[in-house]
Amino acid sequence: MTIELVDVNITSPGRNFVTLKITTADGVVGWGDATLNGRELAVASYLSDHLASMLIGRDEDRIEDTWQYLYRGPYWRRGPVTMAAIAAVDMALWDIKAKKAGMPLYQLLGGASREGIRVYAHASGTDYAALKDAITGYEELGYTAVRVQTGVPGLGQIYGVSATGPGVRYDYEPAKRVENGRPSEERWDTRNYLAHMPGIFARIREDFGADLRILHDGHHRMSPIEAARFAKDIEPYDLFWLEDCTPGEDQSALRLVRQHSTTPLAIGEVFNSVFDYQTLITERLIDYVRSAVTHTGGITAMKKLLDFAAIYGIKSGIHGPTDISPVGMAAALHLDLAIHNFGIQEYMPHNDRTLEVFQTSFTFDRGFLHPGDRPGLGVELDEDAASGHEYTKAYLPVNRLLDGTVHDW
Ligand code: KDG
Ligand code: MG
Repeated sequence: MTIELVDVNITSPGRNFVTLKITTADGVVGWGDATLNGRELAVASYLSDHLASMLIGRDEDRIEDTWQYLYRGPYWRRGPVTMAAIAAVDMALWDIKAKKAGMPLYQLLGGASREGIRVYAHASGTDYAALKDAITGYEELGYTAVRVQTGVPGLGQIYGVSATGPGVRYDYEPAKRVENGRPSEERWDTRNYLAHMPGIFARIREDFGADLRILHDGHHRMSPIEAARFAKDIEPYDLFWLEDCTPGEDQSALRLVRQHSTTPLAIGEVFNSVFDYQTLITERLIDYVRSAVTHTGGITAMKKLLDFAAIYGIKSGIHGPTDISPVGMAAALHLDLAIHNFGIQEYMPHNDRTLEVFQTSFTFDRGFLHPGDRPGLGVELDEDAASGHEYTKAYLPVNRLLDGTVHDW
């Protein structure tokens, strides 16, 4: 059979999502997530203005060949826009193949390697008391792993901390509606942060004991030597991982961190191909791969990346914030269930409006997710519901040091 229709849907049920719909000549529909936070329309244009005409008439079963055709074909390679577009096509084709086989996608990837997918929640608070409330709430829901982010004395609103107060319904959405054509701005000081955080981890261990898996996101803000010192200082608190301690594009920075510390390291949410990891994996400079299926070329590319990581004892930690749509989340869950070197999955539940637009079949039970057993990815976009939510331009904030210098956000 062949691909007959290619449509791009843009909807904004509280935040923007770009979803690709591929329909085959015999009416099978596949969905793919193409959401790139703050740059949604660039991917939508890539898909509708450049890829759609190349897909029509192709055999939908030739997933690997289509991936190579879209990756090598245009000469220009990689980059988040291109790779999110390829990812959406790839997800939609796997969705179609699994629907045609009458199986949930994880069966085509080798079947389940585990019963459920351990997830981590986002716990945050402007101060320790608020953070403690949030962690307590997640433990009551059965979570065994939490990412902890907290306010830093001397700084205002910073990355990862909910401005609306603590709670298990994490409503931190960093992409802000654009009012004057420009993104909002935040302020940052690494010295304040480095002085404050170890004490927070100490209190969490004291209050919650040794079992809780504690994760933390440095969000690219430390220099290599700052990150090395921080990773060493927090060793006594036994973090599950320290994420993005330095800007990801500087692979050799992590050599320095590794030389000084045994705190496990995770990186990769801004990466978009296996080549971004080449040094990190072969030199064993990281412990967890943080790519999103949506931003790294889809299921085909992620499966190869994670198999490559497995050879070096490196595990998965697939990116799963709310800017990954439920379609992208389902793709992650099918991979998580199937691969052997699964580590943990990030889970930030979508709001109710989003879940009215995307009908999902994944289930949550006491800290574990399962993708469900519907044929395909198990997520369908309700196009009528989606049409009620118009695209609204929203950008991630820009970060500046206290003296006004632009810094990594
Ligand atoms: O769009 C940016 C977010 O996806 C990112 O800031 C979330 O760092 C993040 C995480 O670990 O989920
Ligand atoms: Mg992160």
